[in-house]
Amino acid sequence: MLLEGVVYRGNSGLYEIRVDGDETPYVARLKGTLKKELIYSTSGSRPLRVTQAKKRRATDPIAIGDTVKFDVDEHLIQEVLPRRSELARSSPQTGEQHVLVANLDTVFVVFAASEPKPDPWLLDRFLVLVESADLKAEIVINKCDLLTDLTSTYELMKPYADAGYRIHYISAKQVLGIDTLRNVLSKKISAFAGPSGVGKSSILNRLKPGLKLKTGDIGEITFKGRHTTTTAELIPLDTEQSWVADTPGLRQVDFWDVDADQLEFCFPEFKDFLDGCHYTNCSHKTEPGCLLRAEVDAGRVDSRRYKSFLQMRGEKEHA
Ligand SMILES: Nc1nc2c(ncn2[C@@H]2O[C@H](COP(=O)(O)OP(=O)(O)OP(=O)(O)O)[C@@H](O)[C@H]2O)c(=O)[nH]1
Ligand SMILES: [Mg+2]
Ligand SMILES: [Zn+2]
Repeated sequence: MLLEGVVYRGNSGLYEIRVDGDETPYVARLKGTLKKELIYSTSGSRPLRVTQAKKRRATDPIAIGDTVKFDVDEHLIQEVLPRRSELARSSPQTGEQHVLVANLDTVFVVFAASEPKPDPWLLDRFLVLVESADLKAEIVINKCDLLTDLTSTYELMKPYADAGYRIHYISAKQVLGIDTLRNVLSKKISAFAGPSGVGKSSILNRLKPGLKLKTGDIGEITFKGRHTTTTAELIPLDTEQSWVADTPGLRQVDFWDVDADQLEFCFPEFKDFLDGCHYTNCSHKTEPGCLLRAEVDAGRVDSRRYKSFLQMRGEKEHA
């Protein structure tokens, strides 16, 4: 009998699968021939950017989030359905591509209102990471309980709100904003990204009581020199068909494959102005007739975000 389900955990060739409406998880291996087919197939469903940038061998043909058809009696995965998205990174050592999560709908980029203090330059990098994978990003500002006045936080976040990002102000500790977040997560595969110590695991524990993910304080993490969360898996929420991923790989924003010439498309508030420059290959830096710079000068595009863009592109060009 063939069933369709979502791979939520995978360990050395053994995959754990959940079938919608079925309480019992299933375990299956990948059919031998399928492995080969998948590795060499060129999927037409991927976004152009990803296809162009990554013609490398995938390390694992199945990622958490994949929808598969499997034989229940033989415990064999027969087919992997086309992905609607993939969040991938390549190993800095081998260049091999590794898909962290397949079929992600939304990435919640989590920062804290305080402890650690929000760093907008780092937030920009996380957002570029999400945009470059053609995924939807929403911002979560956790630990709002630590500030008696959020005015400066709202000011810091204004350019992001203006750029169209939805921002959730919450407190995992005081359980504020958690219900709204749970509703937003409904019927989706979501991931929580962000620096260590901002409260990603704490939020997940609130979203799903009884989950008991390990959490730690920043001092402890720095001292040990490693992060608290070390495994990647999808966690089913009680709400129908909603899943969240708590993946350690989403913390490293340095190695992502974003081409220098694609970066400008990763800033949503630039989009309306990119076709209006005098030169079609405008680098938006010093050229005369640059519409983007004119918008920055006029205060309609945030100048710090613009600087952040130039800085990231400079790094990519000299990499
Ligand atoms: N005051 C306050 N502290 C919080 C809140 N959420 C989490 N914390 C604390 O912040 C620390 C870090 O929380 P974690 O949930 O472990 O953070 P994380 O983002 O999962 O960290 P990594 O797994 O290392 O990436 C813990 O000591 C939590 O108790 C909150 O809303 N308010
Ligand atoms: Mg964690
Ligand atoms: Zn320009």
